[in-house]
Amino acid sequence: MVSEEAGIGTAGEEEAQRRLEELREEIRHHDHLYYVLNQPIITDAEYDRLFQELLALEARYPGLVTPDSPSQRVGGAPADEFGQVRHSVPMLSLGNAFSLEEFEEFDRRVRGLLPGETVEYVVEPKIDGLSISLGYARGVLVRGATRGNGEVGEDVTANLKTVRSLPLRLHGGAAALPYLEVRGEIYMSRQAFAALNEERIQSGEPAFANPRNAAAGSVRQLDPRVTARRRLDSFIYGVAAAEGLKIDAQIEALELLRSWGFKVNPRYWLCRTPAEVEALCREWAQRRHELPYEADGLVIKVNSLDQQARLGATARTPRWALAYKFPAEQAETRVRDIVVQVGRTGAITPTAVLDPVKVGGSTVSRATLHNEDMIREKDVRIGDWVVIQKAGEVIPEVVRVLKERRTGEEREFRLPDRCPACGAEVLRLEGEAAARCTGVACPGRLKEAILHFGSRNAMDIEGLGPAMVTQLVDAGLLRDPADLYFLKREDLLPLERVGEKSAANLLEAIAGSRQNPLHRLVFALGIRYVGERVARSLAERFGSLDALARASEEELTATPDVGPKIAHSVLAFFRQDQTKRMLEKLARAGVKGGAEAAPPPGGPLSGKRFVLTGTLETFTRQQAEDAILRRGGQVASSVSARTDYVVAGKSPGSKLDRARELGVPVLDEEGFRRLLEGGR
Ligand code: 3BD
Repeated sequence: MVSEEAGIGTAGEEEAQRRLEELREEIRHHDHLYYVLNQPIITDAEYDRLFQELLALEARYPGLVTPDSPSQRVGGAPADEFGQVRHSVPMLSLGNAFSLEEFEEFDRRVRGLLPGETVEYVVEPKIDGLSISLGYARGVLVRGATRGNGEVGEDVTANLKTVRSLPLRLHGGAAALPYLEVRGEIYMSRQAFAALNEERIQSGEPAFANPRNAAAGSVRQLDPRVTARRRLDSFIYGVAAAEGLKIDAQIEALELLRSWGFKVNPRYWLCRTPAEVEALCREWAQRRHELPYEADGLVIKVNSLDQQARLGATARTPRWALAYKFPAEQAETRVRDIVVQVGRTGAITPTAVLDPVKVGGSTVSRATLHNEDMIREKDVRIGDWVVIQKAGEVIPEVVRVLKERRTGEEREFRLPDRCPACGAEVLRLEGEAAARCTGVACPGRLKEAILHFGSRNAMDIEGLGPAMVTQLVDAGLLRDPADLYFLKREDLLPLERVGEKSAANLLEAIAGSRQNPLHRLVFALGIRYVGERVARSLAERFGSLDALARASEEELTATPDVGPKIAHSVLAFFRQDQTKRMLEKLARAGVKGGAEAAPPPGGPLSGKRFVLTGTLETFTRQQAEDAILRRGGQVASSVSARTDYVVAGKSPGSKLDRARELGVPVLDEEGFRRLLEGGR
C-alpha cells in the first residue's frame, strides 16, 4: 500500500518540506528564547502544538527528517557502548592555583614571556560539570564528545542532542563555516540537582553526591532517553577550531559563540590588571553561593589569542590559562552527640549533632555519618573535633577527625541494637551498608511512610505535613496509611493546632485522594525501588492493585522498567501480613486507584486495543502510547484475541509471533502513522 502522500517529489512532499522548515525554524527560535535566554514568549501549550505538528509531519514523511530537527532531541534507542572520538585539537587541562600568590606567580611568568606587552585577562566562573567538545559542519551539530583523556573522548552525540540549550543548528556566520569545534561544560543547576535527588531518594535509588556526578552520570548514559529526562544545561566557553574564521581574543570568541546561539555564561570579566583579577577571586570565593550552579573556582585566561599562541603549552597545560580554586567549604567543629534516624525503609542513619558552625554560606548543626562502616573508618567519636564539608547541596559530611585535639574524654559510638523509635531489633543484612529497624509497626518508619503516602507526587494529600503526621501517629490513630481513610472529625479536633476548618480540609483532602489514578497509589505505597516511573509501568501493566498484589515474578519482570531487583522488592512487599491488612483496609475504604487519565470519549481510536512491540524509529514508547491514548485507544501489554492492532517496530519480541498466531493485524511504523493521521 504505497500511498501518494509518502511518494517522492510529489507536490504534497514539497509542501510538507516547506512547512517542516518553517516549523523547525520556529521551534528553534522558541528553544533559544526559552533555554538559552530564559525569555519564552509563547505558552507551553502553544509550543507543544508546534512540536506535535512537526512530529506528525515528520512521521508522515520520514524521508524528510533531518539530524538537526528539534524532533531529534527526544533521545533515540539505547547504545551498547560509546564510540571513541579523537579530538581534532586536544582538550588541555588547567593548572590550579589554591592561593592568590600562586596566581601572582603565574602572572609574573606570563609577563616574563611577553616582555613589554600589555596583558589582559578574561575571568570566567569554573563550572563544576562535565567538559565536552561539539563539532558543527556548516552549522549543524554532527558530533558531541566527552573530554576523555583529552586526546580521545567518548561519542555522546545522541545524549548531548537532548540538552535543550545546545543548538542543533547555528545561526549567523557559523552556518557558513565548513567545520567548527567548540568546548564547554554540561552541568546541572542546583535546583535541577536537588529535584533529581529528591526523586531518586523517594524511589529508593541512591542520591548523587554532587551536581557534577549527576551531570556526568546523565551524559554517560547508554540510553539517551534517560539523559533526555535529566534537566541538563550547558555553557560554551571556547572555540577550538574554526576553519575560515579569524578570532583575535577570548572575549570576542565568547561574543561570537553567543551570537551563534550558544548559551554563554553571562558572567565573565575582562581585567586589565592582575589586581582586578585578584579582586574577582576574593569576591567570588564569598559570593559563589549566589550562582544557580556550582562553580569550584574561576578560570583566568590571557585574552589575546595571539599571545596565547606565543605562550603555548607545557605537556597538556596551557601557559596562558589558570584555574583559581575557591577554598574548600570546610569548617571545624565539635561532635556533641551521635544520633540515629529511622527512614521509611527502616534504614537507620547515624547523624552527628554538631556545635553550629558557618560553612558555605549557611549554618550547619548536623552532618551525616552515612553508616556504621563510615564511623569506624573515620573513627568518629562523640566529643571529637572534626572537619566538616559541604559537598554540593547534600547534607554536610564529616571529612576527618582532628585526633590531635582529643582529650581522652571522647566516647565511641555504638549503633543501638534496638530501634530508637519502636524498640524493635536492628539488623544489618549481609552485603548491606545500612542497618535496618525490623519493627513492622515502627512509629519512626510509619511516620515517614505516611508522609510519603500523602506527598505531592503520591496521593497528594494537602495538610498532611510532618507535624500533623507525628500527632496522628503518636495519638495511635494511624497504624498504616490506610487508616487515614477512617479518620473522623472527632479524632482530629483534640489535636494541637487543629480547628474545625483545618480538620474539615484535611478530611476532604483525604477523601478526594480516593479518586487518584492507580499509578499514584502504587507509588504512594512506598515499595522499595518503586519510583514514579516504575509505578506507572506497574499500574499500566496490571490495571489494579489486586492484580499487582497477585503478580508473579515472571509477570513483574516482563513489565517495562522492572528488573529482578524491583520484582523481588514488590513480591516481598505484598507477601507481608502487614501489607495484606493494609490492602484490606484500603479496599474497605474504597481506595483502589482510579482509572488512569480518562481517554477522550468518542476519539477516533475509541475502543481499539493496541499492543506495542519492538522499537519505533520516530516515536519513543511513551510518545506512541500517548498518541494512542489521546485518540481514545487503549494500550495493553500482551496480545490476546481481543487485541485490535499490534504495532511492531525494530526487533519485535514474541508478541509479534503471538499476533500472527491469533491473526491480529500487525502494523509497521508507517502503517501506525497512517492510522494515527487518518484518525485525526
Ligand atoms: C569551566 C580544562 C582552556 C580552554 C584549557 C583554557 C580542564 C575541564 O567552566 N577553559 C572554563 C571551564 C573549563 C575552561 C579551558 N574554561 N579549559 C575550562 C577548561 N570556563 N569548567 N577545562 N578540564 C575544562 C578538565 N576536565 C576533566 C579532567 C581534566 N581537566
